[in-house]
Amino acid sequence: MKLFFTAVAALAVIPAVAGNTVLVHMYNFDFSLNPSGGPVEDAVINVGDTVRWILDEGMHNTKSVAGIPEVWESPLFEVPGSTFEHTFMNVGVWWYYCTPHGFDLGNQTAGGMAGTVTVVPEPATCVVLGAGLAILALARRRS
Ligand SMILES: [Cu+2]
Repeated sequence: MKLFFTAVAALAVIPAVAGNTVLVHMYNFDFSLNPSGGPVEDAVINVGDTVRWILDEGMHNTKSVAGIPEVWESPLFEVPGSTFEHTFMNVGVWWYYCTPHGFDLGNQTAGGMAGTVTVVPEPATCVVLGAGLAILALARRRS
């Protein structure tokens, strides 16, 4: 029984979701982790992290494709430095696009001015959760 409470305690200390923020630039008809002129790269984040899009130049926005669990749509930005945020709670590869310069392909991907956010499980949470469940299983077998 003592072990059972240990297991419950282990489950109780699961850390809150990470809550990091990744900056994605909007410029020159593309989305990129790099500021203007840098190579185009897509964001890879943990569950609970936030993507903050920032307009470097031009007139752009960010909108999720239809039919995915993550749903967002920013205003069309014209003022450099304008930002929009979305926090991701679902694991997967989520496509988005700029309404004037990209398009929803209708199959949960996008073309033209488009990008992806890849959301992976929070590693720390997985380890702690796994350890907690293992202890719980052990405790049940012994009681
Ligand atoms: Cu655009």
